[in-house]
Amino acid sequence: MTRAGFVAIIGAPNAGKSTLVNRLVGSKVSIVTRKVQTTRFPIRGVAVEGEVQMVLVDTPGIFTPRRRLDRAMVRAAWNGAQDADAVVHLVDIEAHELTRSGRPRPADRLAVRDAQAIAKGLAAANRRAVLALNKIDLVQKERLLALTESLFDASIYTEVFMISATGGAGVDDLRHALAEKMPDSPWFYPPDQSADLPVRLLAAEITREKLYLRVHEELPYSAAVETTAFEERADGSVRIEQTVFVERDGQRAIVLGKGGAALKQIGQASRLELGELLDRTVHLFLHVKVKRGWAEDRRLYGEVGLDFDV
Ligand SMILES: Nc1nc2c(ncn2[C@@H]2O[C@H](COP(=O)(O)OP(=O)(O)OP(=O)(O)O)[C@@H](O)[C@H]2O)c(=O)[nH]1
Ligand SMILES: [Mg+2]
Repeated sequence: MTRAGFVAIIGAPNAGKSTLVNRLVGSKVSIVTRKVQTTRFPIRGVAVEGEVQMVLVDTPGIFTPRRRLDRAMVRAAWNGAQDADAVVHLVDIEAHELTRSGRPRPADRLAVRDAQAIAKGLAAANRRAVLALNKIDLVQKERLLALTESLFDASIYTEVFMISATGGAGVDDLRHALAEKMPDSPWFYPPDQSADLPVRLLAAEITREKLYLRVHEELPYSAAVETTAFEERADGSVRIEQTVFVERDGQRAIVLGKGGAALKQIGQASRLELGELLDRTVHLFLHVKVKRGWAEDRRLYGEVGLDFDV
């Protein structure tokens, strides 16, 4: 008898949820940057462990939302948790350690506050979760026990794991434990499938990652990427056209860079990764457009399965 189910990974922005999903799946299904709020909509990756197929749902970071896009992202994350057979609450342990020892960066304080809000949300929903403490590579071993004791609440969490999503420590144990929780069921995906994002969307996500990695400091998170054309050519190559939407003229100048240098680098990096991913030659054309209030555009929400009216 096969088993299969859904595992939702929830956590504060930047906890390492997408890194963990990629690690559990064994290939890149979700983009990763140092910026908070990188993941905007739930992304599914598939991991197989013996007879068990686990569909890992990477969710947007959960935080106190203000703007419409924020609200839609947070809603999507909680929805992911509601429907899952298992929930992992992923916590950035370094942020907690720095906060406890009185040396937090502003982002650490937010991470701690958001993690507490998530614990409360789980308790209120009567939803039991697995606690996973991430980034243990950044914290002294001697500190881990005290941190674990302060975070593990047996009325909310069934068990706790200490992991490094980038290094891989503890991730196999976590995968085994999650596989144990999956119910009897036929598999949801063919055995060789690891992701189910439509290829146009995936291509847009990869470019958004390269954009963030290149202009990380200068650009607020107000940028979106849309694939406007995706054509397979007779010679086996693909021609992809994409538009980067920003909110202001100044942001357009940043994305372009001097003489278009920044955009060129972003395009090259994206083309390389897309070429590997699709296993064929990719011709990529990037445009940058100013579109004030793109985050208020209903159409962009529907496309990625986000709820506009929250
Ligand atoms: N040192 C260290 N860094 C990590 C680890 N896991 C993730 N990171 C880094 O943390 C940053 C955020 O990782 P993401 O996977 O994008 O985090 P996320 O939770 O998906 O973030 P959002 O999508 O914005 O909510 C990246 O720079 C990762 O490389 C870890 O185990 N150790
Ligand atoms: Mg993410």
